[in-house]
Amino acid sequence: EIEIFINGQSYYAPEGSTILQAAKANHIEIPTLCYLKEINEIGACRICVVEVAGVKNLVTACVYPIKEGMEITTNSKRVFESRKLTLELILSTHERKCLSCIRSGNCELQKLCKEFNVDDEDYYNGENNNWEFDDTAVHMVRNNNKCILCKRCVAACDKCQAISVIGANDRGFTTHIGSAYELGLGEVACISCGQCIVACPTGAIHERDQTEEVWQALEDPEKYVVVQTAPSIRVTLGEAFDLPIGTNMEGKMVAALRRLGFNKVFDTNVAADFTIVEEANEFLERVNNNGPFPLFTSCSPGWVKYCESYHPELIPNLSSCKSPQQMFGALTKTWYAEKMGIDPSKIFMVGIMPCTAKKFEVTREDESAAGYPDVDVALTTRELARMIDKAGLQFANLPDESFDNPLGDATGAAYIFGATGGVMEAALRTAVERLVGTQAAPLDFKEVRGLAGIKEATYRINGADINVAVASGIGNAKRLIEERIETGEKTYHFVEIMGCPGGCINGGGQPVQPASVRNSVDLTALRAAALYSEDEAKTLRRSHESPVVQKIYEEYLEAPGSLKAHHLLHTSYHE
Ligand code: HC1
Repeated sequence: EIEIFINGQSYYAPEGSTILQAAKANHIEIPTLCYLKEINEIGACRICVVEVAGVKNLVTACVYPIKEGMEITTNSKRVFESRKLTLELILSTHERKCLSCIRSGNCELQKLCKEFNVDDEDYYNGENNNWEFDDTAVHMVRNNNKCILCKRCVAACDKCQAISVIGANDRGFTTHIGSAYELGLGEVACISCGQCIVACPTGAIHERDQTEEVWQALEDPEKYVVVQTAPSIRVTLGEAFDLPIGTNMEGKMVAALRRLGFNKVFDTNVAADFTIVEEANEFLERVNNNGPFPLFTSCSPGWVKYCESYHPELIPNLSSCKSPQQMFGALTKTWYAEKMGIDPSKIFMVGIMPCTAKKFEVTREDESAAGYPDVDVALTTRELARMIDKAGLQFANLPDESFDNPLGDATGAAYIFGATGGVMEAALRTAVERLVGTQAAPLDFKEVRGLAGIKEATYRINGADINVAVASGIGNAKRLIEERIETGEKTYHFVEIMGCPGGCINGGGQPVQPASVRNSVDLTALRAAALYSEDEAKTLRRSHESPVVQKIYEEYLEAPGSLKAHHLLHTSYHE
């Protein structure tokens, strides 16, 4: 560590740190707009400027390295005036319709304008580009009139996800973010992951808001409106109501959904248990038939779309299992509807998902077991939070309630689906037990846990090695596929891939945390820890032990992999 001085006080920070990192480590906040740790470190917006003794011009703290004895000033009049001027320049072309902006109250630009007394006066009116709205994609919309050209979205798409379907078009005053040849996002090979949205500091890009469709269904006396919530929502929804990151709010989430008027509040986790039973069965069939290997998981629709668009040669390796969201819809509109005597055409199925690609998934072909779409609308965590606010529910003061029966009780294995490695561990719990028997089967497969982008493990089962790999974030998945699998460097039998880095807990539909938070805490680790502690607290931790899973196989589906199970719970893929 070396000594530096910030605003006249002595501090220590590791050599090689930037001024921003050194200040942060000593609890001094320097504002940023373009900078996002490990994603966008380009020093372009000049909001983070500070003074350094002996250096004539102000320097950008996000890229400027500290030196022994450096004297830094972050709070001088000169610094404040420079930041204010930068904000005024940004505002001069920013569409200042803040009142009902989807990010109002959670906009990083708005927060800085407040801190630096930048008001929305008429003097910001001037020439404007008046960009057209891009609403060509199913999952999101883009309003470039609110874009501040920080390029965080471009970095998320390119650096993290290796998709690169957006970039800066044109030069100078008409520079804008878009796709090649000005195609709409719905016309290019975007995988709908939404990682650009959670990186955006303003309301320039956001999920396609479908709350109105759900309000309408709730108002319609003809509709039986059922909601299911993905594994990770319970540990992230609280953030939208200022609760600490990683707090499990399952009880209040259920209470809120009930008060919004849903006829049944069910848990996607139940279907995650079905996914495991079906997928483990598929894996064991491949073990018996010698492949094709590796088997890839198929529950992340961003990954499935990537596979179809960029690696169609791997389609035969994709598990044919629908995702838990879709399995849930299929079971609700068939088994549950028959059991309860409800006409499936009247059931309106809503998924609350941490994922914008789920909005695309519900529109896929071959996802309508009852003859109607398995799921009607997928809302993100953020949209649910807006519905709760609009309904005037004081989230933190709601009582804790339980999911409805019978589709509300799942095993621990289902909870961990929401974190990278969780689907693999859940599948191994079931598959290995079927191979070695109950007594000898381990419960924990800790080698596949943790937030590394690529993880590998080998398990010796009945005298043979089973090689598994886990990747999260498409950039990591691409590396795994192109550098290890396709080169033949390694032979894997089973591979889990999640489209978002860290898995669904870090999905593109989760509450947006500003750079000030993302730069200082490990959001994904905190959220994941909450899911693993739920798993540990459960008595039943293997999907096939779930009483409701066993009952529905007995009553309806016959057996894992049966014809009926295939008709309801499996799907197909195409280029
Ligand atoms: Fe996921 Fe899944 S875990 S895909 O990561 O298999 O979105 O949370 O709902 O469907 O169960 C997401 C999360 C989610 C599905 C499940």
